[in-house]
Amino acid sequence: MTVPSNLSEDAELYKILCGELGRQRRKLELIASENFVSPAVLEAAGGVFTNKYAEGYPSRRYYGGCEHADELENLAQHRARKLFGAEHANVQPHSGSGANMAAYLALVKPGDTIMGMGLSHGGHLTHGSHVSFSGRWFKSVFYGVRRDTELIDYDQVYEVAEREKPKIIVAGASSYPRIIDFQKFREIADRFGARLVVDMAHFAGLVAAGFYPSPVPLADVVTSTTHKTLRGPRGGLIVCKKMHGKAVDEQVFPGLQGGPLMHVVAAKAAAFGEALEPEFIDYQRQVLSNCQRLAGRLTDAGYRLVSGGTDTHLLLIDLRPAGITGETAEKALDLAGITANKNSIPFEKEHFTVTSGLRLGTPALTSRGLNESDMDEVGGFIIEALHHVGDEGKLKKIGFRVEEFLQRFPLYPGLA
Ligand code: DSN
Repeated sequence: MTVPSNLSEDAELYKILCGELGRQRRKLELIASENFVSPAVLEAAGGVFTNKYAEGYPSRRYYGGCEHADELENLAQHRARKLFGAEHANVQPHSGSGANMAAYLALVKPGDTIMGMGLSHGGHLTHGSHVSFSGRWFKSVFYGVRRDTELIDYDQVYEVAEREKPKIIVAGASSYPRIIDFQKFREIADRFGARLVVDMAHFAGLVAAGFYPSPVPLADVVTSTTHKTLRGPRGGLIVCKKMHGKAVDEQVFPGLQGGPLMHVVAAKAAAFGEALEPEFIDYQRQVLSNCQRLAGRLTDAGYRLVSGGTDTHLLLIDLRPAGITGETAEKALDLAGITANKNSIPFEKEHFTVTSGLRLGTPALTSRGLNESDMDEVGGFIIEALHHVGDEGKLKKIGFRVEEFLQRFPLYPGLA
C-alpha cells in the first residue's frame, strides 16, 4: 500500500509516484469530484485481486479460481444495496461514464431521445453532450437552470419533455450546488412515459449519509462513481430496481466491458464498509459545514456564488465581477498551492477551455481533517491568490504558506 519499495528499483516510475504523493500532500485539494481514500481502500486497490480474471457474475463466471472473487463481489454488492437501500447493485462499471452508458442501453435503444441537463448549466458530458457517446448514439435534448435563480427550471424540464417525448430523463449534475428535486423529475417522467435515470456521482456520499434526498426509491436506475463524496476508489456503480437488474447486468458485461477490475471491486467493498459506519455521517456533516463556511468566507469577500450559495459539497464562483476567467484563476491558484478547476457557469459566454467560473469542493480537505475554522484560512488563501493573479512571485509565496499550513494535516503518514 505504500509507494512500494519494490518500485524504487524503477527510478523513473518511482520518481513520478513520489512526485504525485508530494503534490497531494503539499497542495490544498479543492476539486469537488476528488477525495482522499483511507489507507484500507488504498491497500485493497493495490491488492492481489489485480491478478484475477472474473468475467461474468458471482457463481456465473467464465474462469476457474473465482471462489474468492465471488465472495468479494457478493460482499461489495451486498454493502452497496444496504448503503443505498437498493434492490439491485452492479459494482463492476469501470467508471461513471460506463455506468451511464450501461444504464441508458439497459432502458432504451441507440437513436432514442434522452434528455439531460445542459453542460454549462451543471450537467455532465454523458448526459447528452454531442462530444460524448450520449450525444452521438442518442438524440439528446436539454434542460437547464433559470436565469434569475440559477436553480433547475422545472417548468422547462416539463416543456422540453412534453415537446420531445424523451425515452429517458437524466437528473444529476457535476456543478450544480443545490439539491435536486427527484420527485418532480419522477412526476414529469411518468407524465410523458420516460424512464428516470439519476446520476448521483457527485453527491452519493451525501445520499448514503442521509444529507441529500435519496433518488433510489424514485429512479428507475441510479448511477454513480465511487471516488467522489463516496470516498472510494476510482470506479463506477449502478443501483436499480430489481426489474432492471438483468438488463443492467447484461449491458455492463458482456455488453460494454470484459473482465471486472476485481482489485477495484475490493476497494469499493472497503469504501462501502466505511460508508456504513456512523463516522461516515460525521464526515459528510463536516463536508457540508466546511462548504458552507467556505461559501460564507468567499461571499463576505465580495465573490458571487452561482445560485447564491450551496446546499452541498461544492460551490461555483462567478468570476465575471472580479474581471478574471476560470482559466486564469485555476492557473493562479495552482501557483499558490491550491488545486481547483475552471468551470462553465450558467449562460456561459466564454469558451469551455476558458470559462467564467471556478468550482470548489470540500470532500478531500475534510477527509484530511480540516474543519470550519481551517476553512476560514483556506478561504483566505484563495482570496489572496485571486487578488494577485499575474504576480507569480506573490502566488508562489502563498504556496509556501499553504504548504506550511498543510503540515498540520498529515496525509498518508505511513507512505514513503
Ligand atoms: N469529471 C467529473 C467532475 O469533475 O465533476 C464528473 O464525472
